[in-house]
Amino acid sequence: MAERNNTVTHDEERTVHYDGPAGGWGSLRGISRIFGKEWDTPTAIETLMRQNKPRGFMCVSCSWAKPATYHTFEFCENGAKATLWELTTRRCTPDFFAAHTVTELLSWTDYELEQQGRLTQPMRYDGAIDKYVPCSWDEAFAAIGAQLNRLDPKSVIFYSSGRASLETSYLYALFARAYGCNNLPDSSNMCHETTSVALKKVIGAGVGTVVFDDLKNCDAMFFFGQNTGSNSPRFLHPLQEAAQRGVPIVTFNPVREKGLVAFTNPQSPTEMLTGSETPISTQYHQVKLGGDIAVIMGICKYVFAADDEAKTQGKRVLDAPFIAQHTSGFEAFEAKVRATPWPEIEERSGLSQGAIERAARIYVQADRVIAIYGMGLTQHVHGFENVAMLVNMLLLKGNIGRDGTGISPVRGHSNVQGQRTVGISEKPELVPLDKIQQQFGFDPPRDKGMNTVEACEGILAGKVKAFFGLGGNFVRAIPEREAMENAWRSMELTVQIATKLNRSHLVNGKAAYLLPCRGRTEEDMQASGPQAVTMEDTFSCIQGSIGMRQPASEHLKSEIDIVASLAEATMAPNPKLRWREWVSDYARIRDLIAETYPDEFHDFNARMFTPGGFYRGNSARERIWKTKSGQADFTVPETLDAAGFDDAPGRYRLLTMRSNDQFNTTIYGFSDRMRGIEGTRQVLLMSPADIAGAGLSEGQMVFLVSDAEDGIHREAGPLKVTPFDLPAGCVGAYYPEMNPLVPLSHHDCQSKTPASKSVPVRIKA
Ligand SMILES: Nc1nc2c(c(=O)[nH]1)N[C@H]1C(S)=C(S)[C@@H](COP(=O)(O)OP(=O)(O)OC[C@H]3O[C@@H](n4cnc5c(=O)[nH]c(N)nc54)[C@H](O)[C@@H]3O)O[C@H]1N2
Ligand SMILES: Nc1nc2c(c(=O)[nH]1)N[C@H]1C(S)=C(S)[C@@H](COP(=O)(O)OP(=O)(O)OC[C@H]3O[C@@H](n4cnc5c(=O)[nH]c(N)nc54)[C@H](O)[C@@H]3O)O[C@H]1N2
Ligand SMILES: [Mo]
Repeated sequence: MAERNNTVTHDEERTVHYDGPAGGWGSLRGISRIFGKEWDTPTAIETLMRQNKPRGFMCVSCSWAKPATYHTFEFCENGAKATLWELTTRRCTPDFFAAHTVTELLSWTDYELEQQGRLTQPMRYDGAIDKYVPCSWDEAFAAIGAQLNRLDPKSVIFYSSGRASLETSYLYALFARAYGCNNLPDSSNMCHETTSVALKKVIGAGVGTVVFDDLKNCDAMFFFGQNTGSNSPRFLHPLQEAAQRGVPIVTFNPVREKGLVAFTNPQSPTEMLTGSETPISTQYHQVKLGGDIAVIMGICKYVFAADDEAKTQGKRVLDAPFIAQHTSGFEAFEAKVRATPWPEIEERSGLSQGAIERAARIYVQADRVIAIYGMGLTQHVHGFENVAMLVNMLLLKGNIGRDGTGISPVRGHSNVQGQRTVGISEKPELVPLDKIQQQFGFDPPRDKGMNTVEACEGILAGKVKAFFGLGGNFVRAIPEREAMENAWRSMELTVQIATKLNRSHLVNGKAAYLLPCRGRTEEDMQASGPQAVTMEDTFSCIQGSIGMRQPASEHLKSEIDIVASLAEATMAPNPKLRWREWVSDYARIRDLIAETYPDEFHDFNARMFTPGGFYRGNSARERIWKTKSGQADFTVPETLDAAGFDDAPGRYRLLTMRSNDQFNTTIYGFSDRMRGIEGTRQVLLMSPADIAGAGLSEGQMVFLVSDAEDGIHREAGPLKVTPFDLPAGCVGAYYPEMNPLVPLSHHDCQSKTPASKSVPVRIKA
């Protein structure tokens, strides 16, 4: 079934090209336009002033670092949107649910659903009337606990979206394991799981090695597939500083993303008034979707050629001592690079040898290089190779484990990295299970649990009987939506812990509960007084967050309380699992975390308000390689094309994109300001040459159909054909609307991260 077209009335549909910089007045207008008067109130301003500052609250949007020395406004356009979204005065009450059947709500858009505002009371789905009805917390917990006791623990999934705090995440994982499974997939499985698997394998640490100060000390930055202007806008400040210091910034991205082209700092009165802007990227290469392995192969080829040349003068470009002392697999990698011909590199990357060599020259000349990346590398069938290739490139010149160098995946959700740190993982080998056994006196399961793709496969196969969602919008974020939604309904139980209504709450198991929680900006009062929680940012720094606002409804509970109450209602009392005591004082949960992970979290309560956070360390940064070989590993890629399918006549590579007006499945509005797309999300972006080549015309409405070779019909649309600067054969359209087109089997080979950045499609006029 095709996606329902957007029928909400919003601004006049307009798709124009935006020539201004990122930031600037546009970012302020972007906030006002969505929130109107709601944003210009003393309480909203007061809340925003506390955002990302010591003893304030940590932004609920992205995971970008919170610097020790902060600006007056340490928030960005999209951070403000995320905060205001949580602070909204709208309420989605039992009256709303009484007025609409679930079947009716299923035809609403994501935008319309979340527009109803904050959920206020626990609700139970009543299948007889197809409506959610209010229920008491006690009733919900008792019914869920009883149902869990009837099910096989291995058939229950405990999903989390990367927003929940370290304290909540730790308890949630403990609950799942005490109940009896390691089925703990999280949003990371659709996001940077490729990073966690690839970096762990090749450098022995599954997270980035860069810290904030490295940005100040590097000589060059290489950017692959990360849209800073929309997705981590506060990163534009250090980028602007680097650009102003004369640090070359080389970008590879099929789309000319505004934030990586130029930036006007909205916090600088002079820049705002004069409209002056800083160019960001010194080189911008519009690589083909999936072309990065080939690009990096080309860069490495140039490095070897430059090294050959330097040797004739008794010098080296390669860091030979580093390679000898710290790496393995160099010879095989060198042989592969030398044997790969330029024409193949050009064809696979869509870039010319000359363009790649221009970038490579900067790499050769710079002493200290940082490589930064996002979903453009991770969400591909050969995403693992993308990340491993980037590490290869850095290793050649010893660019890991020195100040001003390193690999920097820009993580998504505000605590997605931290959740993995404190035990949310389906992989038992990543969790200190012996320690947990010692601490809590139960025997945690040792078998592998299900990740996101495996959970979906289990649901399709009817093996999964119950699903818990700690935040997020799983049904909307996963691939293969149509088949998934149908299979979903045969589960016995679905439980969603959430702040706002979304589609995942409408696709229900036979029994379904909607449990509303407080948000991070809200005061969390418990028996021992007001509580704080903690988060880990993209640079592995951990900091405390205190909510101040009055909760949206008196009936809301904290996520920690909800998780603890579920555990109490499910399991027989165990003197070592003191759920109630932990809820009364979150400092006790931090003590438990410190006991399980002493190296990272010793003196947790004392250190949690360190300005800028406390660093939990990274072995690869110290050049200690916790890999199988004991060294940093060079990897020979299996293929030069990350897409994992061949081009064919009429087949396009679809990029599923985020707009500047959304946070994942939360749609704030219909302005993708920096790409000049206004008033609609139902667009198909295509190069003018491809539009002509396909015999289409601008403004024509078309559908996309899946071109995966599995015979399954998948369709999305209608979409308006819109000319856009993209490489040949590559088309773009928005996530999550396009998710019905992504086959469940289309994922990174190693980490199973869905390959949402090059999906094979055809156009149906
Ligand atoms: N405002 C806002 N902030 C967010 C989010 C949000 O939705 N809205 N989401 C959060 C989350 S969970 C995450 S994971 C991050 C996501 O942040 P990003 O990692 O920036 O992810 P995307 O927006 O999906 O964009 C990926 C970029 O990669 C480019 N790209 C696509 N394919 C390729 C390719 O094959 N090669 C190269 N070199 N580039 C490619 C795209 O053009 C795009 O610019 O942002 C987080 N922050
Ligand atoms: N095609 C395609 N698919 C993708 C992607 C892509 O680029 N392309 N990106 C993938 C990525 S990177 C990610 S991270 C996933 C995102 O997948 P998810 O993390 O599952 O989705 P979100 O949209 O972030 O979840 C939004 C919901 O979270 C709930 N929420 C918000 N705040 C809170 C809170 O404080 N507590 C609780 N309990 N709930 C809260 C609200 O109800 C809101 O509706 O999607 C993935 N799917
Ligand atoms: Mo993400």
